[in-house]
Amino acid sequence: MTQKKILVTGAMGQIGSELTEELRRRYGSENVVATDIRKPDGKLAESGPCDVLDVTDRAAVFTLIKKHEINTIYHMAAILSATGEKNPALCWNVNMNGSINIMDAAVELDLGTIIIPSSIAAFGPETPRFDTPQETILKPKTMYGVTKVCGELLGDYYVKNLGADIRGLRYPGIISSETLPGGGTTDYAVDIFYKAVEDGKYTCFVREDTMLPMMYMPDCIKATIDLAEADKENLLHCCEYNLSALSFTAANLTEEIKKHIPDFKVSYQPDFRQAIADTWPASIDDSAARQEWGWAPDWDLESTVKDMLEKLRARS
Ligand code: NAD
Ligand code: AKB
Repeated sequence: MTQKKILVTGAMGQIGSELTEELRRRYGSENVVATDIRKPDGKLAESGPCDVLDVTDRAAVFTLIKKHEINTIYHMAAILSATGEKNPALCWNVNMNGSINIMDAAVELDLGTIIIPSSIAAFGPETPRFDTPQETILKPKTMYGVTKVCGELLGDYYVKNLGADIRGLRYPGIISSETLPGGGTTDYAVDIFYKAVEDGKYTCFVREDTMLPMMYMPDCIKATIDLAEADKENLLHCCEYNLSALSFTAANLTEEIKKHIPDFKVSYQPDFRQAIADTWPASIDDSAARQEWGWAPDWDLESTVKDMLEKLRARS
């Protein structure tokens, strides 16, 4: 079997940072090159090869892939929903042109598996809100969502017409304890833990009845690597697997945290991100992922909250 030589783009981000560590554990540190537009530092820089890479720089993408003899890519570089609404042109440029550069490299340099994440942001207000089906209406209202739908469709095109092996998941909001999220609408579901531990109070930027699909980082990493490792023959979809683990309201999350910190106080002051959250589903039907590559989450709300608080308290 050919040795995997893996490139992670956006490796300084919330998912890329933890994904890189797990990939290095599994495939050997020297075989996983962590890149970001920001200079990689800390644990990421100490534990294996790193480079600065702007994914919109096509020549730099091709040069780096050739230099490190890359055959597998986890493409995590992106601009998320809230930042994307503040700067839609940047969001389009990074998410579309960055992904096209990666997809072209996959074809022109004859690479192996490429993972390009999508998001629940691919859905919109016309999509069924509960148990959102795999095949459904995709009419997002954010620039971020538009780039996610275009990315899914383009990925399918490259797979069906150009022979690339591109796979993708519609991640829900990801909760994690290691790297802060980078400008999304679901960031409150991470911020709340830091504020609970540090201050005992939090002002939440969505209403208490806002219900969104979420997932704890260990499940996100497992799903991502499992999809990359799945037998291609079994995959009837490629770039758009629905993925589900948790669904809760902001109030449900507050109540669960209060079981550990009874005096924790949360007030709700919705800002522009409420309007984005209101266009996204509350829960997801991920039966295609379960059937085609054996997806099943390990973490529920109770275990996620307990683990998050233990990790953050140990550091405070
Ligand atoms: P993040 O914002 O935390 O990290 C993205 C990284 O990309 C950052 O480190 C940033 O510096 C880097 N970046 C930005 N522009 C770049 C460029 N031009 N070239 C190279 N790097 C650049 O994002 P994340 O949460 O880790 O998301 C990773 C992927 O997962 C994205 O495709 C995102 O849309 C998707 N996703 C994330 C979530 C979530 O809740 N975290 C949910 C759904 C989908
Ligand atoms: C965001 O809120 O933008 C992301 C996502 C759900 O894609 N966390």
